[in-house]
Amino acid sequence: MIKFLHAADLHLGSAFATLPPAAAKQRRAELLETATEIVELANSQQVELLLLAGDLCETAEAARAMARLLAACTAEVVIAPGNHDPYGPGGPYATIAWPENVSIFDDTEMARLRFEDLKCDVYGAAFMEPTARGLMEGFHVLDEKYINIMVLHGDPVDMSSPYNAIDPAQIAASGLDYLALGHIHERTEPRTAGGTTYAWPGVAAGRGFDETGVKGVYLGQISRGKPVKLDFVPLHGRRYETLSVQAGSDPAAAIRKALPADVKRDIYRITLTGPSEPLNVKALASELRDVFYQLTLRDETTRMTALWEGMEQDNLRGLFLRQMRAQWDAAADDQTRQTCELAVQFGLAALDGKEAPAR
Ligand SMILES: [Mn+2]
Repeated sequence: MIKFLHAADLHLGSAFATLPPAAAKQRRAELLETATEIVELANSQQVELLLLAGDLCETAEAARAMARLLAACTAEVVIAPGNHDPYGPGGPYATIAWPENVSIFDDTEMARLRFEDLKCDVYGAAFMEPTARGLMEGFHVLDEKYINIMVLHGDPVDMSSPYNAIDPAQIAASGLDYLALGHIHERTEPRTAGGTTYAWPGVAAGRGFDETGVKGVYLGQISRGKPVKLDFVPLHGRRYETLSVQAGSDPAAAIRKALPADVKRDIYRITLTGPSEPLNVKALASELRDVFYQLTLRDETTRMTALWEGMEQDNLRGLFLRQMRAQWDAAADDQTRQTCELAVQFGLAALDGKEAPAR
């Protein structure tokens, strides 16, 4: 039985260009903490193989830090360079002194690493530039008596992708036990094609609101003739979350109420919606400052007055609005008022023949 850890898309050294320089530097340091966590996890789980499926380092400095970390890893490390960290003659993969336990694929031609004591072959290839074509084309394992793994950066979803499009039919024909992929930043549950299990863990830590939620790695077990066992292991990098909240009469309270228990380390983007008095977003953000690591507020509320516009009209609209307003005025709490407001929004949309508002 072989135990392995599969990670990808660490993107160490990311620019975080939208942040002020000091904050960007801190986020880069935190990405390195995630890389440290991966190595510590590999050690504590006593895995034999750490499979790193590309887009690991965006700068030479990050690659040097990565090399230092990997020297402390008790597992054999296999790296398949991706589109953000292609293997180039002058690049960090070729020029840094990598520790002895690290193997790096260095050609678009598929190569094999044999781990005799594990009775395991690990295949892989490298991006040599920011795009690559068909690295798996025509591939089949050389020795079916061994456990066969491949580490590869590529796109198994979009067949027209310039980033090594991988057809599931190629995977099915490969004879591999496990294909450890990288590239797609949103993780997938394990998939199968033919007798091959394949998966991608997504980014190891979020870096923006397009990478929300819990991020992590796959911990795997593989034995000859048995299904591959894969468990997702969450890591502890900062989380990005987006949330939409009905502002109501007390937006700060509405936000606090909508949040899960502990968000102190998280980075949030909250969009305030629904009818509201004009908001002072700056004051609100400063009031909530200590709740989050970082908060971005977006005001997409509609003005209260706009909601009740036409109330005096002598038609169906006016009648509807007057009745709803009477209920709204009589409402005992914010929630009932919000239900009224939502009912008005839906009612007006129906009267106007428009799309119902998003909730
Ligand atoms: Mn990537």
